[in-house]
Amino acid sequence: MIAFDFAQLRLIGLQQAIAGAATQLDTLSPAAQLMRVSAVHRDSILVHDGILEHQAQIMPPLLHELLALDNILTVGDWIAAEHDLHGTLWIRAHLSPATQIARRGNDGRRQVLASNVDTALLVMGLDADFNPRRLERYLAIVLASQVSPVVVLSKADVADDVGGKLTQLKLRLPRHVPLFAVDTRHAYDVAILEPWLGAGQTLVLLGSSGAGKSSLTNTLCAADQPTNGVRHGDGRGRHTTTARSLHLCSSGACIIDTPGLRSWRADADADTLAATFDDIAALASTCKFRDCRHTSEPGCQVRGAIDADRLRNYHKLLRDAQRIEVTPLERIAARAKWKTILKAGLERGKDKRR
Ligand SMILES: Nc1nc2c(ncn2[C@@H]2O[C@H](COP(=O)(O)OP(=O)(O)OP(=O)(O)O)[C@@H](O)[C@H]2O)c(=O)[nH]1
Ligand SMILES: [Mg+2]
Ligand SMILES: [Zn+2]
Repeated sequence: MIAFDFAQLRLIGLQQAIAGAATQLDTLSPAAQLMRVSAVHRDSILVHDGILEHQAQIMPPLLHELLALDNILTVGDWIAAEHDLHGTLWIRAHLSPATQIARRGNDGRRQVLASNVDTALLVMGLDADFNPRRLERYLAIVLASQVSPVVVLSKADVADDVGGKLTQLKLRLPRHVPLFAVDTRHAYDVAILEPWLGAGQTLVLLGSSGAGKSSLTNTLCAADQPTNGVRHGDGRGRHTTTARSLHLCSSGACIIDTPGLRSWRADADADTLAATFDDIAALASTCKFRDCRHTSEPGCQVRGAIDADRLRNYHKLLRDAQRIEVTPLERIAARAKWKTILKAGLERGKDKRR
């Protein structure tokens, strides 16, 4: 059995289900510790023990096991790690995540963005970044992973027609999705997010580059994530954040900041998409034809009742969902990345022993 201090790990989001699963890991030596992956870089993995972050290596058999399952370590994962005689920290076991937020790259490869997340804050600027279709795509990936979405509209202090944009989204998005307009840099504004920031909660920030994710992380967690100005003219950011990382908030929650996503598709099948667009699904059941596509069929109850752009976006996301397929070449590329991490770790270990 593995020993751990629940109160200490609670600060980095430990919840009962994972704690329970950890007590079942009985093949480990008593020296193994439960920790959480806080960052994955090109050639190293950082893990957090609730107090400090440490650099860790992954045991080759575990790496091969995870690669075979196409389930690779991601920020937010819970792991069991143990120091060897030379002081190297080895990840020996991985706990199956309760939730995983994943996307599909344009090449079709599945990429897990974060594990064991309770809430996703979808950050979108009310400036030139404002794009309801993109927001619907984000909602689709989040709802497909059983994570609760909260929409945070940033730059409320500088954008035009904030009220009009809020109304537009309220009419278009499912009613159960909370929406807030804030200046991410002010504690007074972001205090509205308090209900999602309770002890043991994990949040992930998603949104385009320059939307204000790191600014929000800094305000909520008193962190010092670098933030950067937006390119003049098109309102786009410059990809200031380059890796996902975990931050502790004083409220007892923890936040995973992420780099802006460039291009991606939802890792959602037709059924989960229907759940995201549940207003369409509800109306579709009353269309005259069971297989109605809501384009030009007579007796359609959806067309006319649903925002036309929302309906077009739904069809586009459905088409995307149908062409998701990973080629063997892409799988090889994903594995090569992990072999690099493994090799760099082994080299560092050799240097230490020399
Ligand atoms: N006026 C105003 N500026 C903001 C707000 N939120 C963010 N900014 C500014 O927008 C710029 C980009 O913010 P970041 O927090 O770096 O954006 P990001 O989403 O982390 O971007 P990437 O790391 O590139 O993905 C910075 O100059 C921030 O000061 C806001 O609510 N109001
Ligand atoms: Mg950032
Ligand atoms: Zn129809």
